[in-house]
Amino acid sequence: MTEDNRLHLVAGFLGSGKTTAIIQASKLLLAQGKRVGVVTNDQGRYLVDTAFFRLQDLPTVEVGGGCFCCNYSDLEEQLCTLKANSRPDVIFAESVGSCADLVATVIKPLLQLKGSPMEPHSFSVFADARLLRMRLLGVALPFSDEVVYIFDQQIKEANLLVINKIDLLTFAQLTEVQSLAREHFPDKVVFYQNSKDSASVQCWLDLLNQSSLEERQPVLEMDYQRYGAGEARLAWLDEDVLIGGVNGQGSAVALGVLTEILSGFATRRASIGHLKIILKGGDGGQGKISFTTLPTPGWEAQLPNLEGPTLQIMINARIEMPAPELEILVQAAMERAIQPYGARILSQTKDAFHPRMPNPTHRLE
Ligand SMILES: Nc1nc2c(ncn2[C@@H]2O[C@H](COP(=O)(O)OP(=O)(O)OP(=O)(O)O)[C@@H](O)[C@H]2O)c(=O)[nH]1
Ligand SMILES: [Mg+2]
Repeated sequence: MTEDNRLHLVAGFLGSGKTTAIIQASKLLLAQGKRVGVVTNDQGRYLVDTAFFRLQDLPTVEVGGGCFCCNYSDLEEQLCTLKANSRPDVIFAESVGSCADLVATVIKPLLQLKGSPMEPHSFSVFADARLLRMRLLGVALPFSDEVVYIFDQQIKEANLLVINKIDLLTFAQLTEVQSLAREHFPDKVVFYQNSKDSASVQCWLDLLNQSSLEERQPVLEMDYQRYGAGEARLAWLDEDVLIGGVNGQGSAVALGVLTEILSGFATRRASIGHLKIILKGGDGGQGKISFTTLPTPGWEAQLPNLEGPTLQIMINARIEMPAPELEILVQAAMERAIQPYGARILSQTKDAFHPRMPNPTHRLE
């Protein structure tokens, strides 16, 4: 079978490294002369991931406003659009980080239903090595039991489990995770990865090519009440803000805004699923910065150089707290941070909500 015309479904918890791995893999494939396309997916509609894939010049379509399983016909349509417009040899579809039960609701329908636009070739589930280590050692994760249920179910469902960010473990911790994984997941293919390292991601790509999905894959036993309760504990805030009067001090203003937002979460003891931000200066300078559940030491050094009269901030925040409070917290943080610079908000679109109860279009046993 040729290695072209393949669809790889990439799942796993918020911030586990799906986008990073797909971008790294795409670069490797592009260098081999392959055409690559991406399908992004999120509960919201102003997506940092879509913007980020497009910044890398990757043809990208988006299934927004809910997960693949609840928007299955949109997924089919977007796959058709991507195929018609970009004729990709390889497509990566990245599912929402709070979504599980994909074998029954996405993989089986794509494999079995008549008129399916494409059969998936592989299914990877990513997990942050540090969070997984904590979980396997019985150390409490900083989320409610309902959210941890989603984390657990995603891992349970994986037959290819990518334990990612291994560069953030010490050698002793990595050895410990490997032995815990052997004990807990004897039947899974487990792959240890650093998604920032192209050699590591090349090995993942090789695994994807060797992988195959059978129609008779086991389906998760899923308690939809608990799953829905977990999603409902997470607040989504998608926001696009243009700040004027920045007078060449975009980097300092951005630093102030992010510091205020993070200190607001810390004061409120609100756990971060993933806070991802694209910053654009009026001079054309831009960059992306991400904060996941565990602290990101030295993040200040990752800020891009932003000059010019304006600063645009695109925020996707997935935080365990009530959505109205999240919206107020971010607004207040932003206003406090820009005020000393005499800067002001010129325009703003935002949407704060909790994901709806999952209600898959199909669920095939
Ligand atoms: N050190 C290290 N950082 C990583 C690795 N993979 C991802 N990251 C970082 O982790 C953060 C989250 O990565 P993403 O790729 O955006 O995670 P995601 O799974 O796509 O997140 P969602 O789409 O929100 O669910 C970013 O800051 C990445 O740079 C890795 O293997 N090692
Ligand atoms: Mg992503």
